Amino acid sequence: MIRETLKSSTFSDEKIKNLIIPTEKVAHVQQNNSLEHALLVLVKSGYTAIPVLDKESKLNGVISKALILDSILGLERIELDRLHSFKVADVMNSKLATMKMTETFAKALALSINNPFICMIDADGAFKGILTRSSLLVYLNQELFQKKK
Ligand code: 2BA
Repeated sequence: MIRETLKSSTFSDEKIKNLIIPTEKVAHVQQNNSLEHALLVLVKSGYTAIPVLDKESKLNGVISKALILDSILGLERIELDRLHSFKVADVMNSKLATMKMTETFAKALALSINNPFICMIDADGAFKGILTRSSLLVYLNQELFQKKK
């Protein structure tokens, strides 16, 4: 029974909709921000990787501390000046896990195996927030082991 519910529930369903961290609570940067700005946001927020959005809140990619550090490594030293001269668009990864709100919990769980977070989009491709691996696990734990049957 639980298996069937998890398999068919979509993120439009009230029950699991609130697992999504909404856009306004997601730390993010824009493509034309400098790498220095992105590094500040990453360090201050404490996250390893965050989404890159445009001004219309459409998803462009993901930027991480590792991508930034890799981009400033010279042959023999760290080239700090690249933090000013490079933009987020120059080093971001445009491959990222996305899902529509009409897709299922089962798909999110499968995607979360290789992705710490999944970006949720609506039918028009507008960013709606993120679904983290931990929120999926919390929900699963509750449904499987903490609910009175
Ligand atoms: P990471 O930054 O690598 O974080 C891994 C896990 O460490 C998080 O798992 C969370 O359990 C914990 N953690 C890290 N920074 C935290 C903080 N500032 N406050 C509280 N807990 C923190 P998840 O919660 O499953 O998040 C998975 C990934 O989703 C994170 O990986 C990060 O890349 C992204 N993320 C989560 N919340 C975000 C937000 N509000 N804005 C932007 N990105 C977020």
